[in-house]
Amino acid sequence: MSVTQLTKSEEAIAVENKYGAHNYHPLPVVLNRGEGVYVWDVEGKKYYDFLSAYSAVNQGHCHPKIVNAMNEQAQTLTLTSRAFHNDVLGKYEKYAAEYFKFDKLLPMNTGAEAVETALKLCRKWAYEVKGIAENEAEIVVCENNFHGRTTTIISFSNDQVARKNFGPYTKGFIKVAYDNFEALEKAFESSKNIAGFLVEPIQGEAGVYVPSDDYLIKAKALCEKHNVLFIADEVQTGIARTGRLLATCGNCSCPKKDCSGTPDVKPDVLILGKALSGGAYPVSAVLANDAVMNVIQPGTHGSTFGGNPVGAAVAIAALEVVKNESLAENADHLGNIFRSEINKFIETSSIASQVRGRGLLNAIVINDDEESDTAWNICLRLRDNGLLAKPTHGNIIRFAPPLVMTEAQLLDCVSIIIETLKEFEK
Ligand code: IF1
Repeated sequence: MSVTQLTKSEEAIAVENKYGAHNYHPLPVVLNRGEGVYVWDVEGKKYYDFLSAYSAVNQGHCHPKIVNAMNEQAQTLTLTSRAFHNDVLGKYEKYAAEYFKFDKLLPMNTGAEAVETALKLCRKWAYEVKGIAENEAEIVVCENNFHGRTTTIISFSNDQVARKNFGPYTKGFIKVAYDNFEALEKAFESSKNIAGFLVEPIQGEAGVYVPSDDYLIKAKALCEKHNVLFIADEVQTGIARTGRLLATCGNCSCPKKDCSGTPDVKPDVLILGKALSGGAYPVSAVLANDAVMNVIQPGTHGSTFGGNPVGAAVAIAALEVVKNESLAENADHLGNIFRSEINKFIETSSIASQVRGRGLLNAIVINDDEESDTAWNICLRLRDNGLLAKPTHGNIIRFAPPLVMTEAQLLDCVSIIIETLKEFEK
C-alpha cells in the first residue's frame, strides 16, 4: 500500500490531464466557488481573483442579480432558435442598442464568433455599399493582435503557436504595426480595396499595450476619409474594464454614467463579448448603425444559440449592474490607485520595471527576459499568498480584478503583490 494520497486539487488536475485535450497550461489551482472579487479552491483556500476570467467577470463572481435573471429565465424558456421569435431578444436588443448608442445589435455567443460576424459584415458592406469588386475586399489588422481562435482569425495572428499547422490561411488581411498612424496611412493609400480597420483599443494579450492618446482618434478620422469601417474589438476592453464604459471613449473627461453618448471615437462596428454576460453565460454581440447592419438579410448569418432568451436576460442584467454599481467609475478610481502604488514600489525595485494600463486592465513588466519563467514563478507565489493572476508572456503579468472591488480590498491586494515581488528581488 504505497499509493500516495492525492489532494483534491491533484486529483482534479490529474483527471483533466488524462481526459481533457491539452490546449491550456493552467496555473495549478482548482476552484469550486466564487463570490464577488473572491474565489475558493477545493481545499477551501480563498483568493482574490486578478484575472476575472480574462475580463468576463467584471461584475464579480456569481453576481446575485445576474444569477437570478439567469435562473428565472432558465426555468421559463431557454432556447427557441431564431426560427421563431422569443419575447426577451427584442427587449435585450433595444436595451443594449440604446445603452451603446447604435441602431442595431446582432447577437452571437463567443468573442471569436462576434469578431467573425464583424468581418463578414464588413466584407458584405464593402461589396454592396462601398462598391468594391467581388472578393477583393481587404481588412487592415494590427501586429500582435488577439481576436480569437477561429481559422480566419488566426490567419491574421502573428502568434506562431496559435497559427502554426492550422493553414491554409484566409486571405484578405493586411497587417500594420499597432499604434503607428503612419503605417495605417500607408496601408490605406496602398489599395482602393480597404473595407475595414479592425483594432483592439488596448492590446490585451500582447501585454496590455495602451496606444498613444491620439492614435484611435486619428485612425477613426482616417477611416472616415477613406470610407473604411472602424471596427473596435472591445471584447476585453469593453464594459467598464478600462474605467470607461468603452475603451474607445478614450480620453474624454468622463467617467460619466453614460459616457458612450459622445465618445472620442465612435466605432462603425463595435464587438462585445465576455463581460456582456458578467461571465455567467456566453454572450457576444456586434453593434452597428442601419447603414452598415442592413446589409445583413435572412440567411446571410446566424447561430442556433445566438440571441437565446437566457443569454438575452443575462446580458440585460449584466449591463444594468454596470450602470447601477458605477463600475466604470470604480475601475477608473481603483486603477489610478493601483498604478500609483505599484509605481512607488517600482522606484525602489529591481524586479518590476513598469506598470501600465487603464482602469483595472493593467500589467506589471517583470525585469527578466521573455523566455524566463520568472513571471510564472511569481504567479505561483501570488497564488500561495492568496491572489490569482496569470502571465501574458514570460515577463508580463496581467492584473485585472472584478470591478466590484472596494478601495480597502485593492490596497490589501497591492500589499500582497508588493510583498510577493519583494521575494524575487535580486
Ligand atoms: C483564450 C488573451 C484575454 C479577446 C479579444 C476576441 C476574443 C478575445 C480582444 C475572443 C479573447 C481571451 C481568450 C482566451 C485568452 C483571452 C485573452 F490572453 F488571449 F488575450 F482575454 F486576455 N477579442 N480573449 O481578448 O473571445 O472567443 O474567447 O470568447 O485562451 O483564447 P472568445
